[in-house]
Amino acid sequence: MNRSLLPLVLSLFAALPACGGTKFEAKGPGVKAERRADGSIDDRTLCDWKGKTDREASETAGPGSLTPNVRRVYQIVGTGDDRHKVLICREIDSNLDQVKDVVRRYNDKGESVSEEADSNYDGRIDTWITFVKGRLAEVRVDTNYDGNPDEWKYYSGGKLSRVTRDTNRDSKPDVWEIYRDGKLERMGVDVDGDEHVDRWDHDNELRRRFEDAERKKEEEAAAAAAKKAADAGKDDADKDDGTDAAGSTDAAPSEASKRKQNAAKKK
Ligand SMILES: [Ca+2]
Ligand SMILES: [Ca+2]
Ligand SMILES: [Ca+2]
Repeated sequence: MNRSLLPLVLSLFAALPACGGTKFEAKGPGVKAERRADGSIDDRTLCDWKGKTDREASETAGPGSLTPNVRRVYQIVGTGDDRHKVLICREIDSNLDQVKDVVRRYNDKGESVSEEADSNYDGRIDTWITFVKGRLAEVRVDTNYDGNPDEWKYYSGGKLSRVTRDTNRDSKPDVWEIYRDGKLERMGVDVDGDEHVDRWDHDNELRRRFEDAERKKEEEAAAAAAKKAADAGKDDADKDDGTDAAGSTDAAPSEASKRKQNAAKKK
């Protein structure tokens, strides 16, 4: 059985009051748990188990709760001696308002498949997590709590690789962030709303650095060649002339010329 907890669940647990107390106290904007006609509380279960004869549910009290706030749902598989239970769903009321607000689903290998959470406890799911082969693959977040995701995070090998954001609230991404080794490498912006990047903000920076490095290499090679020529051909000439002997850097900007002189001086 997969006993690992998502960081999200951990953080939700960490947010629980330490003492528990005798009464539930709702946090956040809150939803009100409703009482059914038979007196039981409708905790808005997120697991699919009711009325299913091949599933079983168990309820336990998690840290900080005196009454059960964690439900595990098991699928009964196999027959005869093979018959056993597999955990397929686990849901928690993490803020103790008697309404379930986070659910994790598992496949029959015990791997996480998905998770959904109502992180602001308004009764509406705002975080959707997808796992592939048990590893974090995608997180969709509704950051303004209007019911629609507006931030999409994609993971590769467990590391953040790409983020897209809908910043103008038209349900379409307009910002793309590309990550390498979990670090932001470049960011693209769709300015006119056609869902295509109009501007790569860090792309120019990268290209500039690459071109600078290339130019520097050429300049150093030219300076070295010039110095060699100067050393070989002139025994008593003015040393400063060496920088002009390269000849091939006529179009280079003055900054490049300065660097070239510096490079030549260092040698
Ligand atoms: Ca809750
Ligand atoms: Ca919510
Ligand atoms: Ca939204």
